[in-house]
Amino acid sequence: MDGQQLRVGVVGVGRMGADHALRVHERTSGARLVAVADPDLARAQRIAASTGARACQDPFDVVAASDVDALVIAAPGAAHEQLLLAAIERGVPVLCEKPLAPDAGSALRIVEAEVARGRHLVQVGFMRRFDPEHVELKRVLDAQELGRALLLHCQHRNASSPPGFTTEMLIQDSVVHEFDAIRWLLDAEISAVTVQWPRSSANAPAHLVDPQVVAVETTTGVLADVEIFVNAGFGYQVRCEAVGEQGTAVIGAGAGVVTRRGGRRCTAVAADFRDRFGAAFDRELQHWVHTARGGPVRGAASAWDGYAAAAACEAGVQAQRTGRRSEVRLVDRPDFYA
Ligand code: ISE
Repeated sequence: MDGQQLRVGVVGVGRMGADHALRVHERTSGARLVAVADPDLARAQRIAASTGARACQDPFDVVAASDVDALVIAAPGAAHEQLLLAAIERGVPVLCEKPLAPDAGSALRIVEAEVARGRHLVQVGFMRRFDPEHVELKRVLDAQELGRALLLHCQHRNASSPPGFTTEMLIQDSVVHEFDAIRWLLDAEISAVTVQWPRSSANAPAHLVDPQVVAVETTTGVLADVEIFVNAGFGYQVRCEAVGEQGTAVIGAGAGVVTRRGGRRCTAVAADFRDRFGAAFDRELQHWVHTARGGPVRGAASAWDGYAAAAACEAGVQAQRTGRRSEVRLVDRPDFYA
């Protein structure tokens, strides 16, 4: 560390990585951005020019740099395993964007490497855990204010899907957030997943099955359903309703400022996830900086959580392919993550 400043390197400066790099530079206390890497060097140089960090093309140059105390990994999921294994070997704390890894096998190798190293180094970027509404819903559920939880109804809607988005990615890239949120909110593992869909929206690209409905079973007997609709058109919405024995609680209803004008009552709809979860991303990164500097971990997703979500995604993709219920099989959770 440079005085009290954590020197941060960001690997991958596409949409999310660039956002995180600017977040470290502009509004995270106790941290300083020192290096950014991207295979597209010009992209890295643009971020470097506006932040004073240095630009690299090879991500491993940043992972190995002696002036980098901690890493944000926002490269595509398929690159995560090798980057994380190198960071864990060096003993460097990492905030890794979701998914931890594209499949349960590689996620498990990351878990095993962290356990062998004997230090909690990996935080996974499941930002809902830092969203005030989600945190309040978790408090309500933990305190059993609704009595025992029975059901969660989740909706996750994007305005439109980016180019290259596939039917599997509705699970791996989008519902992965709900898999983590369901586990975290209910304090239970996911035991099985079933996927169904109605006719596809005419607004979805022809190759895409959109929307889809994902039924989730958990080890405590609570059921959840997730509507994922990535070409919903109107904007971005993440909603979750918990049903308990004595009441219900809903988040993501989009209260905000209400305008009444011309015979209409209106509230704004978020444009995308950076808009809706901007404050949660800020809190997530600030929390990570505190823990990387030795502070306590509170509620952040661990490598184990990343592995459990990856295993649920694998079951989800299998359920899409077979049209059947698919069980999630996890290894025993190491005491390290208790
Ligand atoms: C994207 O990768 C995200 O992580 C967003 O939070 C999610 O809403 C979107 O569907 C994903 O593609």
